[in-house]
Amino acid sequence: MVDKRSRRSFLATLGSYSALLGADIVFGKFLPTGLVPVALADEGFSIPDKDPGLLILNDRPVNAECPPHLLDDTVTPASRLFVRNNGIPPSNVDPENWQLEIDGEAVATARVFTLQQLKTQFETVSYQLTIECGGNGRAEFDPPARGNQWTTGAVGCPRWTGIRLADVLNACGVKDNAQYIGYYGADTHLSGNPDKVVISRGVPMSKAMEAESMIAWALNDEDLPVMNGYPLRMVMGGWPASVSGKWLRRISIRDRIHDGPKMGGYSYRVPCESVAPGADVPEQDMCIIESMPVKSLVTFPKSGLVHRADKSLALRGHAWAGDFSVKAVDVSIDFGQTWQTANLSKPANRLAWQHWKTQIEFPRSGYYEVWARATDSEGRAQPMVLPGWNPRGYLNNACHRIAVKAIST
Ligand SMILES: Nc1nc2c(c(=O)[nH]1)N[C@H]1C(S)=C(S)[C@@H](COP(=O)(O)O)O[C@H]1N2
Ligand SMILES: [Mo]
Repeated sequence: MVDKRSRRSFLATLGSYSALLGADIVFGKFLPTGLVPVALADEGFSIPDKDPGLLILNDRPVNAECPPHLLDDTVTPASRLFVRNNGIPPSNVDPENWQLEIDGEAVATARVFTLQQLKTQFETVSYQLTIECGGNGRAEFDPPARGNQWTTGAVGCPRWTGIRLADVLNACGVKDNAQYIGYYGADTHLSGNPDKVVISRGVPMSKAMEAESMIAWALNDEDLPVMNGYPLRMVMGGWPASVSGKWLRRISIRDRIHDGPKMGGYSYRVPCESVAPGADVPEQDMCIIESMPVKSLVTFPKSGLVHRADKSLALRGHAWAGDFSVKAVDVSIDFGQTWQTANLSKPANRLAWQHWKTQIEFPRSGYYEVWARATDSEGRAQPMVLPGWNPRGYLNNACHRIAVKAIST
């Protein structure tokens, strides 16, 4: 018997297959789950519940980013939230029997909660929170950095619903020696070894105890998509998304900086002091990434637009700044010689991205680039070109550029 959830995702998949094929799949209800119609199989792989417009960077593990023009919504639709898997997501998740364990050296009383208990014993909260992979923008690094070659689309800002991590930690009791929390998920290591942890990262207690630090089960009022952590995940807005543990099974309250896989070495760490491109950086000179830097996207129009030179063009997008807010967004069409200030909205709540819009006029027909540059509440602006090179290619917050051709008719 298929449960409601997998039935629903099956129907969603069937719907997207039909859309891709441009035709109704007449006997679709008999299509075995997981079998990709051969007409599409030839074109490669597609991700369940995801917009076919996502750019797939890898299919094992699944990694896919969203092109900027598909991130135009103020609240990111589930189908357009990027996917960054380090291992293989759990299959056949049974939400009725899902449990979350809280343990660690610094927990007063280790406890286990069922998903149902989490949903009923704590106050439900919803926040729109920006998550961005620490490696978003890696493709531009020179010398190149290995790993997924993300361009601009490993970011999104959906509305999450769940409970406060702090409430759950407090229900167990946090001892004075608590320093960090670390998560464990139910995904499997690519090697297939069930004892090998895929990734286990975390945040200092100060971030864990913030009002917006969540354990979430819903995204835009629906169950989390399978690829984004169904049935339960952490969401830590503004920090590298690698701290937002998916398929959440266990949280340890640690008496030290969490030391799970991908906390040390060169993972999600950058040189504490800036280094020359290509430098060999000793491990002990690497520091853990915390709040993400200020950044923005132009989500309309799509790069490559052809527009009438005598008509103004409306532009829009989003801007975000880790733990901070965005103070201003400016746009330039003359390669940064002059800037025009865009209209910037307030965030839906702390740690949500902000929307900007403006109109530009073209002095004459020809090729233009539109550049957008955001400045955070501390006065730090996005660099025009690639910022601090680092061995694994994290934190590229250079300005987003799009091409527009203005033509006379
Ligand atoms: N259990 C688990 N949690 C995880 C990961 C993972 O591979 N396994 N990937 C992390 C990384 S590196 C990122 S960028 C985000 C991506 O979240 P998303 O796939 O929902 O966009 O999940 C994080 N949480
Ligand atoms: Mo990531």
